[in-house]
Amino acid sequence: MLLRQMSNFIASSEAQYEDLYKQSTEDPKKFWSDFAEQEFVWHKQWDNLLDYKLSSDANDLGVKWFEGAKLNITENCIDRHLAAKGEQTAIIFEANDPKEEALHITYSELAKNVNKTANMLKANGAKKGDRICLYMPMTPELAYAVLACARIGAVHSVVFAGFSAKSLSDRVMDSKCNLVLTADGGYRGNKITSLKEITDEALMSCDCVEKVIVLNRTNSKIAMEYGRDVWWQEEFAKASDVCPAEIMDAEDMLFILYTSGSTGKPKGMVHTCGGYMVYVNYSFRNVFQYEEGDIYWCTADIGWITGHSYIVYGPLSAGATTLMFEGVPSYPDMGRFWEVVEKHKVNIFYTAPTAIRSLATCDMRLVTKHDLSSLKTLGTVGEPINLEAWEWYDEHIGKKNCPIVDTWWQTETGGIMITSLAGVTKDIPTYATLPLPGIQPCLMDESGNEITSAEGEGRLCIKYPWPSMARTIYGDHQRYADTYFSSFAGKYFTGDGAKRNAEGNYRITGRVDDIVIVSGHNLGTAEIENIINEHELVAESAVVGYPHDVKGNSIYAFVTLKGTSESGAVTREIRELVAKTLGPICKPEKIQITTGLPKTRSGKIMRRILRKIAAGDFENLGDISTLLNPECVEEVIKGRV
Ligand code: 7RM
Repeated sequence: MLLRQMSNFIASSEAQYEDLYKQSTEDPKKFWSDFAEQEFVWHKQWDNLLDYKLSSDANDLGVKWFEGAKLNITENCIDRHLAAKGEQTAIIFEANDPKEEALHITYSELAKNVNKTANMLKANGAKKGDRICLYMPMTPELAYAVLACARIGAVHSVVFAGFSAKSLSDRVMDSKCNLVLTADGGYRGNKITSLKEITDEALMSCDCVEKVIVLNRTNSKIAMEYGRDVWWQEEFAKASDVCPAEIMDAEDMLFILYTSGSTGKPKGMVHTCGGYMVYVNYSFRNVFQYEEGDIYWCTADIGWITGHSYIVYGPLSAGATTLMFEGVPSYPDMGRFWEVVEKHKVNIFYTAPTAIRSLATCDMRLVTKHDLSSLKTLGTVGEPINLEAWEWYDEHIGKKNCPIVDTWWQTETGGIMITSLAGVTKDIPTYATLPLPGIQPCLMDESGNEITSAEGEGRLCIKYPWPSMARTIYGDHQRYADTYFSSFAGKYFTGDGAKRNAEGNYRITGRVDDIVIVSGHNLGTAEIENIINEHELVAESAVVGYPHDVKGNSIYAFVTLKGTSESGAVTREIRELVAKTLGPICKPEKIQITTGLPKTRSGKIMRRILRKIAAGDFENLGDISTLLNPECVEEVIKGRV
């Protein structure tokens, strides 16, 4: 049998990449139609491959792929593999505690477990179209639950288990979930997160939730609310392992995933069944060049899009073996990742620059004591990777013998957009490099014109739809139009800035809007400001990101107080308030108390200027004379902390 999964849509040489790219732009519809037809199980063909209008008018804006087609994504991720690879491992589970035995879950076990979980959901009232919130630790049950929702046509909304009660209740309420799946607790390093306690607090302000299914993971003492809460293990035991897949329309909702926005309110990005399935399978196979038998490990949490697309749906739809890790990189010591690579003979390893940077500062013996010779491909995702971190990864982990794919994409894009293809197209340190065939990026200048020269720098947009693009923001199509389609006519605006070199390679320079990426997590500055402003002494605040050696970016808060200049206790209280309401990761590293914030005449805080000051770049503040209060700029510079 041939090793690479043969398909004429998976590039195996640079020339083939170029040929596919050409085909995909010359006739995108034929390209996607041929790939989709060849590679998946459909119950019915689509009537119309693509119908779209990229308009800033919400009434006019819409994207539909494979309209009229019928499918269930779990049949493509599970059932179709059973005949040939029922006994092959689908999921390797490595627990937080290295002493806990790893699990090897075969495709046929996965099928049974997903079906049982699906029947458990049904027995607790779940039905097609319901939104179900998953607030869970990284155990196999989370993967089963994601797939079980998809099996019965319910919409999953996974909320990262590090989020606070307020963040959880906002998300549960926004999409009116009627079911919440959680656990008594979650292991993270030497701590246990009290997931059930946080859920109880969150649900005090939610009236939509009827049932809570609680996984016993940590044997923690928790309260069960009679009539609302049931134990996962008891319900699971009662459920049958046969559950026919609900037949879905290609454009039915598959999941909602919340991501930070530039107002305080998170955006529920909506992904649909057909297009998402097609693109995550396509991108997984092309980017990582997965071969039969490979052990693939993506270190993300399923609470982020990376986990959805490249722990669960991408790898399983390709019949791969995907490793799920419950723990953290630092427990029991900073060598844990490398210990897991050695233990499971991982071939493909995909992680975030922030993890690489923090592991690079450790005692090298934690790396060298492990045999990493199984590795053949490395990947990064989440933020720009700096040269130093790239070189460390290449030398010490890849032993200068593994391609590194620097994959640029977003929650909104559903799948990887710009990257090299492992061992097929060239990687260039700090560059994401080239778009996948089917993806048409462009750079726009400040006046809204496309930069047509080969080399250039501007705002990164995408000119043509791709199958896994988010279809809307749940409950707010207007906001979807405003955020992504109003900056540049007829194009999807990513919010990122990028440079392009003469050979067409892209280097992502970072967000140009009000999102800060701290340790790979997307944080909305406005959300943090809203919390700071709740402090009784705070008049106003502006939160920006500034470059940080380990975290990539860190949070800097400029705060004005109500008629007092006291700062000692206030700054401490602000930090505590933010940590408690939004989670410790959002805590401002620096807080500067100032008497004024630079504003436009219409009263908008000029975060652009504050961003420069926070970064220590006072030279290029631009024209400040148009400000309402130009005099305050000098004071802010002097008071920089
Ligand atoms: C997958 C994910 C999206 C934002 C995106 C960028 C940044 C992601 C890279 C990157 C430079 C990369 N989804 N980003 N990957 N920047 N190089 N390879 O991270 O929705 O959470 O974040 O992350 O700014 O817009 S996300």
